[in-house]
This record gives sequence, C-alpha cells and structure tokens, in this order.
Amino acid sequence: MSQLLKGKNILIMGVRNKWSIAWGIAQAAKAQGANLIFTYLGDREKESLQKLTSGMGEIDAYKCDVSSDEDLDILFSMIKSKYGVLHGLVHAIAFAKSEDLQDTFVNTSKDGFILAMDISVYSFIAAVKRAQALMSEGGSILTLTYRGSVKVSPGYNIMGVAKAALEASVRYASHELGGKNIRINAISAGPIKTMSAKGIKNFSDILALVEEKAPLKRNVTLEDLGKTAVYLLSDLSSGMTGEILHIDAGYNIMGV
Ligand code: NAD
Ligand code: IMJ
Repeated sequence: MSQLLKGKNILIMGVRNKWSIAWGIAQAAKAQGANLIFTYLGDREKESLQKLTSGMGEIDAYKCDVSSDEDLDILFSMIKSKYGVLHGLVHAIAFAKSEDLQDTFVNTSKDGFILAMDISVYSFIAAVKRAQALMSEGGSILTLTYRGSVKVSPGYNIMGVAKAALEASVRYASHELGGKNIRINAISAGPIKTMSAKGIKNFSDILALVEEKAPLKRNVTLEDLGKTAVYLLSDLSSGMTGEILHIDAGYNIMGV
C-alpha cells in the first residue's frame, strides 16, 4: 500500500457524522499514513467523532466553533505546541439559516447574510491565516464548494453567494501563500446525501437528475472525494494551486 501522506500532520475541520464529506476525506488520508487532527463543533459532534475514530488509535480532537476567534486561537496554539508543523488543512464547513435556504433569495436578511458569510467563508480565511503560520515546510489547504456558486441552484440562495466568495478567497489566498509553497484548492463536489443536504426540498430528484445526465451516469461518493483530497494534500498535485476541481461525475460540463 502506498503512503502518500506519511508523516504529514493534517487538520480536518467539519466531521459531524459518518456521512460527512470531511469523514470521507479523513478515512482516505488515514489510509495514506497521515497523522490526523480533528475539530468538532459541539458535544454532539464530539461524541460522534469519538465513535468514528475509536479504531484509529490515538487521535487528537479539539472543539472549534469557527465563529469564535478564541476557539480558533486556542486550536492553532495547541497544534503548534504539540506538533510544531502543520502540512495540511481540510475545511469542510458551511452554514446558513434554514429559512434563508427556503425563502426566496431576495428576501435574505442582513443577519442571515452575515451568518452564512461568517461560517462558510470568513472561517476559511481565519483558518488559513493561522494554519499558514505553522506550515513551515510548505503545505496544502483545501475546502469544499458547490456549483451553486456559478449557476443558479434554486433554494441554494445565500449559500451560492457564499461559495462564490469562498472560491475567490481560494484564489486570493493562493496568490499570497504560493511563495511559501503553500497550495490552496477547492473541490466542487456533486450533491451528496449528508446532514447538510437533509431536509433540502427535492434532493432525491436532484440526485436522480445527476445520475441520468452526468457523463459517468452516477452520483459521486465519499470515496471519490477522499481520493481527490489525497491527491490535493499530497505531493502528486505539487504544480497546482488556486484551482477549483469538479468532482461531480462530469455533470458540470453538460449543456442542454
Ligand atoms: P456536514 O453537515 O456533514 O458538514 C458540515 C460541517 O460544518 C459539520 O461538521 C458542522 O458541524 C460544521 N459546522 C457548521 N457550523 C459550524 C461552526 N460554527 N463551527 C464549526 N463547524 C461548523 O455536510 P457536508 O455535506 O459534509 O458539508 C461539508 C462541506 O461540503 C460544506 O462546505 C458543504 O457546503 C460542502 N458541499 C456539500 C455538498 C453536498 O451535497 N453535501 C456538495 C458540495 C459541497
Ligand atoms: C443546500 C440547499 C439548497 C440546495 C442544495 C443544498 N443543493 C445541494 C445542497 C442542491 C447539493 C447541499 N450543499 C451543497 C450545501 O452546501 C449545504 C449547505 C447548508 C445546508 C444547510 C441545511 C440545514 C441548515 N443550514 C444549512 N446551511 C448550509 O439549517
């Protein structure tokens, strides 16, 4: 078995349960020999993470609500004192008020806008700022986005605007950190049934449509995303930064 991530300290932010994209990425990275460090949002997520990682040996996990600068500061100072160096960061976090994903886009409230941008975009910038200070041997940072950033996906609303800002943030941060050999990319994932897709109107119709129209005639899996994340986190992608990779069974290339 190859060990593409052997000896690399990789921070994974965004595991909520076994369906989380972050968990798919964590499993793939672990299989390639990475030393994983996790963050969780609250007690519920902590318990679920403990169950998931119980077979992985000793694993560090820290509480981090990304809306709290204090949580972020404590997290990265703990990582600095325990590990010294960070090689990878996976940001798989998004949140908007459920009413803003149900009402019409033009009814987005100011506080709903600020919340979605804070949790789904600023958290990425805040984590990158702290992570890069620990990436003294170079590094790879990745985040998750969705096609709703560039095409209208009814109901995605403020999250589409947030993902557009996230993708632009990937480009601006890549430009600034390239000189330190820190690469930053995003995976634009096809729809996957996670907690963040639960309760979304017509989600099974969307999955069925992708299965019918996508070149690969199927939806993507956590394994598809995990394998791409390993590529991005490893030296295999050494020449790539600032990129948005579509891992969507080819759906995005289709016209009518
Ligand atoms: P998920 O619900 O499993 O993950 C979202 C995570 O965000 C959870 O772990 C949750 O605890 C965390 N989170 C929310 N608010 C937080 C806060 N204040 N502080 C810290 N963490 C917080 O769902 P997922 O689908 O795995 O989502 C991961 C990423 O993938 C998101 O950025 C999402 O937009 C993106 N994405 C999802 C899909 C999809 O169809 N599921 C498609 C493309 C992109
Ligand atoms: C989310 C809303 C509307 C349409 C959607 C989605 N489609 C897909 C998603 C078509 C694929 C899932 N996605 C890509 C997300 O980024 C989801 C983010 C999200 C989901 C929720 C649901 C529960 C809640 N707040 C949320 N905030 C962000 O209260």
